[in-house]
Amino acid sequence: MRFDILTLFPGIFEGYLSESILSDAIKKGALEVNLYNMRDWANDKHNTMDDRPFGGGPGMVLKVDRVVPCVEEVRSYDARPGRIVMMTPQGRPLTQRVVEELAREERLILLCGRYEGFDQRVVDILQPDEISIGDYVLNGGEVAATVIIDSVMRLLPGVLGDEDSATFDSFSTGNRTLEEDQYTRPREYRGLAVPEILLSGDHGLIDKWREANRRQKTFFRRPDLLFGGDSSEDDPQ
Ligand code: 6GU
Repeated sequence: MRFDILTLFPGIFEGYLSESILSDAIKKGALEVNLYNMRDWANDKHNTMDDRPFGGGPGMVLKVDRVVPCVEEVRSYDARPGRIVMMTPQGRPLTQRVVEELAREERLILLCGRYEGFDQRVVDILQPDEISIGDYVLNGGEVAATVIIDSVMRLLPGVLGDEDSATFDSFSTGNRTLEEDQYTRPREYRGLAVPEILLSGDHGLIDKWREANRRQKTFFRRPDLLFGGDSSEDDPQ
């Protein structure tokens, strides 16, 4: 899968891209990530990318005549058109269902905004898939784009060591419970003992304990997952 990240702050991604499973996956060829600085598409002597909003108000707006040519040129770098994803708090909420949908694409072009956002005509022309990672305010779309890359890449074949390990995650399709509590050695620490059943070697009992633990935890922490109705409501289209 090919990711193209369009941002005014490519440096934000460099540490993330060079670490751990992501850099391993890139080395293995499971994915390719390209970073583009949108400012390279500013063609005036001050490299202007944003301007004051018509009608007044705070903040600055990213200019349509910079962003659209940038996206169109980057799109032309590969025969696969891919899907344009705009990171915006006005977007549809990211859920595991949306992550699974994005993971089926051959290519994602991730548009990261800063300031007050993009001129509306960027949306009108490019018709991106507008996605928000939650109801809180970020300074820009860069952190949200890393969330997309991180959650999507782990579903790609050959990325995780154990092919099955993403299938059973909390929130993967059909799974509507949190994960059970986990323990490893030592058996006792500061007077806190590991639940006896987990040491019993009886896998029937252990499975029952885990299931009960998941249900209880989900009931108290995230009752919306158990009683929130059809999981398709996660993802209003
Ligand atoms: Cl995707 N972008 C920005 N700027 N803020 C956000 C967001 C995205 N998702 C939640 N808050």
